[in-house]
Amino acid sequence: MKKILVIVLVIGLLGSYLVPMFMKDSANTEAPFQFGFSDNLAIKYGDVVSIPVETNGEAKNVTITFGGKVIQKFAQPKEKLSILLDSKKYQIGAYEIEMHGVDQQGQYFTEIRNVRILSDVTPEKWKLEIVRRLPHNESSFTQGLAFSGDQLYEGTGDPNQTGASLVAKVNLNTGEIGQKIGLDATRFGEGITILGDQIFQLTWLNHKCLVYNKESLELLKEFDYSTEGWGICTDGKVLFMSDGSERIYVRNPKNFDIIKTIEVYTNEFAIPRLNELEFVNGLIYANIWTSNEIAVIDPLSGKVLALIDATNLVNEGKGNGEVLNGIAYHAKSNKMYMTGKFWPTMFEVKVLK
Ligand SMILES: [Ca+2]
Repeated sequence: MKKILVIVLVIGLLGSYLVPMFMKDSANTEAPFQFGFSDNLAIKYGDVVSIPVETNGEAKNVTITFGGKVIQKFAQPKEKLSILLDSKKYQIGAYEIEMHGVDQQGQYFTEIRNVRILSDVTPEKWKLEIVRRLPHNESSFTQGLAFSGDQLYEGTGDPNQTGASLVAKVNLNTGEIGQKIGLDATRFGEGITILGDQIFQLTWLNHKCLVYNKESLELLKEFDYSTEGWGICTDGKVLFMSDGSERIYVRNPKNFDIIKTIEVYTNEFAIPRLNELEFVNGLIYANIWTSNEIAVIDPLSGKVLALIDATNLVNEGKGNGEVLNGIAYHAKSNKMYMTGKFWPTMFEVKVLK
């Protein structure tokens, strides 16, 4: 009986402390302003959206930023406000919208939400017709394919950590590996592209882009970058690089500096895991890792214009290999070639739009 009494007393004492504490807390944390939408926001490129803001009349000097830039300021905001956001002023992609300000007592408040600007384009559905079947070296863990003139080059990775990463000249018709340069086992080769007389090869986790002379395959220099390295291609002027996310970095080939970053979106969602890339007639073709699809991307906006279903290639060409990966465009003949990691077959394909 005594025990129960003690417990009741303890609970009572705790309760008398806790209840006022909670009440005080909740009164103090009631923000003087908040965004009038419940969760994160997705809008479509082209839309002009009115974003509601609610205040309790206690807020002062409220600043609203979008993507780090101030878009509106209020000195004494009234109860209900709205901010006009013109999506056409921005690239598609993910942004933070932030609200900063103080209450009447000078206490600082902030609120941050995520806003995504989706593409306004519904991707077309394209397919592939198999024109020709060619042999491909089954021991090549294909990470990059690129032509320089008529010469096909392939860059490979090293999933078994045996030092198998290389850059090689490959005979398109026989699949035979010719002149090559290997990477040591600490480096995992990824995408390749050729610009001028240089081959650029990414590494997966080594943060290095290796640059070779395309004739001699002599290593000329190395560039650093902070992200993972996945795929790379060129329009003949700049480099486009993927890192496993939905982002593509536009880089200066002279120093590897980032010129700009695009984010790859459909009208519904971001497309992450962008892998090997190829620049074809003004558009970027990107393998999407672990899928049978290839995204066709506008390099200026990041909008996905089409999704190519390559399931027919996977079904026929994969053998005991892994995922579809590797696209090379032969500009002179307007022919496109595709293969996969450890695949026995390379396909010449025609895109059916
Ligand atoms: Ca390529």
